[in-house]
Amino acid sequence: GANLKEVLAKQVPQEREKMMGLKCLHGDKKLGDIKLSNVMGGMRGLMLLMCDTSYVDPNKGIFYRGMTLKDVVKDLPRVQEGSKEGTPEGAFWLLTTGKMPNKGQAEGLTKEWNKRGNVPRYCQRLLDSMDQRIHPMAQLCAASSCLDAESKFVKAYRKGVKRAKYWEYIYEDAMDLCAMMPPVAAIIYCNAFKDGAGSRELNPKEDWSGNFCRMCGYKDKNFIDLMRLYFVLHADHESGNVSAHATQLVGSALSSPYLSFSAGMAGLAGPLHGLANQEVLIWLQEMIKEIGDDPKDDEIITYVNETLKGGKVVPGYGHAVLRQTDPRFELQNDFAMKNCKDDKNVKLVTRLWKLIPEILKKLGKVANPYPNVDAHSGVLLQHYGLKEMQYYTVLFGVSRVLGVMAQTIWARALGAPIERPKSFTSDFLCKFLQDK
Ligand code: CMX
Repeated sequence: GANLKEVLAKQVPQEREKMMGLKCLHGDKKLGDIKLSNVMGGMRGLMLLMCDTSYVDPNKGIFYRGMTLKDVVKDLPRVQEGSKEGTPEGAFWLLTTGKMPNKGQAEGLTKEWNKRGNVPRYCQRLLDSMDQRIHPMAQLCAASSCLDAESKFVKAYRKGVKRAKYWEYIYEDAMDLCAMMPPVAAIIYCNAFKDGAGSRELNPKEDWSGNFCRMCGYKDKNFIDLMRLYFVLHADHESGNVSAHATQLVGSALSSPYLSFSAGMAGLAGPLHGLANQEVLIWLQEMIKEIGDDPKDDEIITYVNETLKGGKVVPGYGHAVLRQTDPRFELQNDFAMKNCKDDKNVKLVTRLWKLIPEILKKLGKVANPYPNVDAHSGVLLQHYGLKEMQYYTVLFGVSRVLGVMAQTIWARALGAPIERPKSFTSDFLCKFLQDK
């Protein structure tokens, strides 16, 4: 079938049965031990969550439904005439159903999102009233939480819909939210940087990324391809990262997908998470100001060491789970090598990739000295003229809606309960552990 909801409706009963079986057969088995250092260390390394959309291998990076990103990028259907990159619509289909869509299925999603994507007037007015001091990410949070007024789930819940049917309404909200994300983000962009100019109408002939770029005032076909790739790469990264987990946590209270996405975006806005793409560019520009755009290796090394001495992290490097160069970094680098390898900033990023890991290794404490997804995106955006770095994390958010909404649909379809870990006072723990 060409309709995503029908495909999912067939899968839901099977997956529910699988979960029931898993719980009945293995519910009492142990997954590991919890040490105090895990509890005090941000819960790193504990097998605590279940998520089928994607999986991060420490060395190979992210897998979408068992496929490496390299294969995903290669196999996604191309839907727009002449485009070289697969669409995020296709990635959403893959993340939700577990199967790579055919061209017709991916195109069907584009059509459906173009129908669902009109941003209500009250949300536009809210965005238009924003003071320019409000960071674009804070604006994105405000817009997505106000859209809660659209929630079909909230209305159905009030009418007492049965639990087994929750997911059908959550699906509707998730689809509407994904559809509205490019126009919402474009309005934030145009208000902040173009004095509010720019179209707010979706063109049914364009795909999700094409519409977004046009609404922001970008027409270059290569740039639209870059955004397709960017949106595919940033969509999903398991469910334990801050933005995905915040979305799941809030969703587990049965708050609407709009509110839970807003919570996820509040997390993405942090400098240790999604804001790192903005931080990378600020750091890079400060470095260029100090040592020029064609520095010697020694000068770079000294500059990086100064950053570290100042008690700061090197943005774009390190990861909580990954232990190798992030394939999302490599795929962006592949794009750069094909499209803009002579760009000065691109060259610099490639040189840093060789130098920074060696410096971080010497610190002896950095678990992963290699670049992550955020180390590259900024210079590519700069190359195509999207220079407003305060906006970069919004692009990450536009992409991330795909992964976290795929996760949310499945969490409700499988009846994931409200999350409520138990906390203990430090005094209780001191006593408890002394007696051990
Ligand atoms: N520069 C300097 N020091 C770093 C570092 C970096 N890039 N990455 C890790 N470290 C340090 C940590 O600060 C920590 O030091 P302390 O013990 O003194 O506090 C030590 O190395 C051990 O940390 P870790 O186990 O390697 O890393 P964590 O899992 O705690 O944190 C992350 C992971 C991403 C927050 C961290 O590597 C970091 O701050 N990186 C820079 C910011 C960044 O690029 N974030 C984007 C990540 C991708 C994303 O989510 O978007």
